[in-house]
Amino acid sequence: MKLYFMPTTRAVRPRWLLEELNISYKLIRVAMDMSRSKKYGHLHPHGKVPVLIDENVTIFESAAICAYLADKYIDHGFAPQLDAPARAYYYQWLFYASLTLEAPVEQYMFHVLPGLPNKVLPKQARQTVSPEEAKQWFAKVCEPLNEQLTTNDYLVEDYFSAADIVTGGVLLWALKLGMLKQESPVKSYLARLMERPALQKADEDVYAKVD
Ligand SMILES: N[C@@H](CCC(=O)N[C@@H](CS)C(=O)NCC(=O)O)C(=O)O
Repeated sequence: MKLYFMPTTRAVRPRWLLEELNISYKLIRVAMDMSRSKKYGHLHPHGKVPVLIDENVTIFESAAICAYLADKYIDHGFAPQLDAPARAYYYQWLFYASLTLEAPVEQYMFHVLPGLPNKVLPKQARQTVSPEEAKQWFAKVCEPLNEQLTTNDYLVEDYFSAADIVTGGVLLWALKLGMLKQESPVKSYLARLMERPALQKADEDVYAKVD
């Protein structure tokens, strides 16, 4: 198994899960010039990370890779069984993290790091909201998580799953950008996740700030 990786990116998420699974894998560090090469373009249509190669499977999209790995090694307990009712909530939080929670964080990032190359996101698609609006939007999409995490330690039932990895990955990004300043159930949850040795190994800069 091979994971194409850049530090402090969404590629931390599948690496974190690989570390939790405690299986052997090869980490391939992708430099910016490599990601732009024609050869790498065959692995990822937009030259991005992460990409996972597992025998005859080549898959991109961080949340999809996490879901794939959690199911492949379902007996390790990072996803509910296919016929369990909890599977519905597992999907809910996996998709919520990728589609709903991440959007304001990405918008905010373009204010904090305005010099990012055009390839990351074309300039016309950036900064449609002000930093304050992005923070308010983020606070709003954190509300259902705060509600869930007031009475639960994790998102799905009461055990750690790949949904916590994808959600934790987005929250970690928000924290590093300075978006998670106020105490909240979400912030305490992230602090608990950051104590996990697998995350500390996957993100060597887990406690570093972006700004
Ligand atoms: N939705 C994709 C986003 C992938 C993505 O944007 N990756 C960024 C890092 S977070 C990247 O590879 N940036 C380097 C580049 O664009 O050259 C995922 O979750 O995998």
